[in-house]
Amino acid sequence: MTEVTDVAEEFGRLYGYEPEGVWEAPGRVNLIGEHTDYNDGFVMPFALPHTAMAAFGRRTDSAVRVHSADIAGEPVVVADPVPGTSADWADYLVSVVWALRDAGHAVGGVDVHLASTVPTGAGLSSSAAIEVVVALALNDLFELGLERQQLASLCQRAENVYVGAPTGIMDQTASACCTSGHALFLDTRDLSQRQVPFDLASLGLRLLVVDTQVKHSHSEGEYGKRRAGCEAGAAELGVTALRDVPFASLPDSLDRLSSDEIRGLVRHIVTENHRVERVISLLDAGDVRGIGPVLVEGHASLRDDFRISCPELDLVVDSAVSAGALGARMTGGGFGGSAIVLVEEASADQVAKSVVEAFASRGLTEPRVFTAVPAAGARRVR
Ligand code: GAF
Repeated sequence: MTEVTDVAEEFGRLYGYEPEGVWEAPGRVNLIGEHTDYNDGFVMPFALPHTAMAAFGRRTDSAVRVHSADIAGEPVVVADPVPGTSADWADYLVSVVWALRDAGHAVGGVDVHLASTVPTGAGLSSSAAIEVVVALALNDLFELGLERQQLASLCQRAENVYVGAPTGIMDQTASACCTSGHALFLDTRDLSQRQVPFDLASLGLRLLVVDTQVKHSHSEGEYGKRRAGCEAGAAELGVTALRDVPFASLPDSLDRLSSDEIRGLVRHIVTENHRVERVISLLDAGDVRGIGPVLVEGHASLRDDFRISCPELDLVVDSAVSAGALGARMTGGGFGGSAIVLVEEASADQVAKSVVEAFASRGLTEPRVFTAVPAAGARRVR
């Protein structure tokens, strides 16, 4: 856990003055609804206790100085953040300054020191956590008066335009809007939200996150190819987005598509939106154990139709289910990263052990396993 005082003190050491405040924003796991967010569909993430924490101080000019506890060396100075002036890791911070200014908000220069506990490249939204902590801090410091969903949308624009990753709205919204003890049901078309109680401990259940340690990145081509393929599918079917393809007419819609590749993408999105609706109904009915098989179906769809799993993610799901888990699936963008595993509390340790042993017996890097408890969204901590 990162201590607020450590982050504030390090800021003072770096910049020679006290920060005006410290904020933090969480990473997330997604319970169900994968790659639906750029198809106007449904998602259901919840926030992790892991956060990006950052201390801020306003400057008298318009420059941005950023420093990360994970990167050795002096702060990076960006005199005038505009897309195309890449400073690598610092892009996730300065892009948000750009997005706010580009939207007409009066945001001056800032000094920032960041310390994040969200694992990077693990499919747990480490980048969105950084974007959202910057947006929330600037909103407070410069008294912009923006709502959390507006901040999330500006962060998505920062990531799309400045960082160059064509991601949807789920991760930033999760980081900005999740609440402790709940999963967030989000309709990514109209951005309406519902906080759905998700307290597993009281039911004798646990949700494990298994980080395969296979690193992924969304700026690389495969994510964009899936997105373009979904858009091509929607165009072939004459709909605004794949959200508009009714589940009941899926077989007929699939017959009208031009290739097996697009058929797979469309089948995943349409069935995945349906799975989110099934999970919501099960949770509303109090049948949390009933979501297990839906998670497993979701994984098969991501593996076979959307083709974004990898052998390590499949191994987590197969070994966890064989060891008695109620359900499991990859979570996040895919091509590596993490899986989630729903287990009875009493068998959680045994299931985790079985997964770790399955990796060891194949000579794979040991996965990192932890329990995820739905945590709070972004907040000011000092
Ligand atoms: C990544 C993206 F950033 C999200 O917008 C979403 O598309 C997700 O992959 C897949 O559901 O996390």
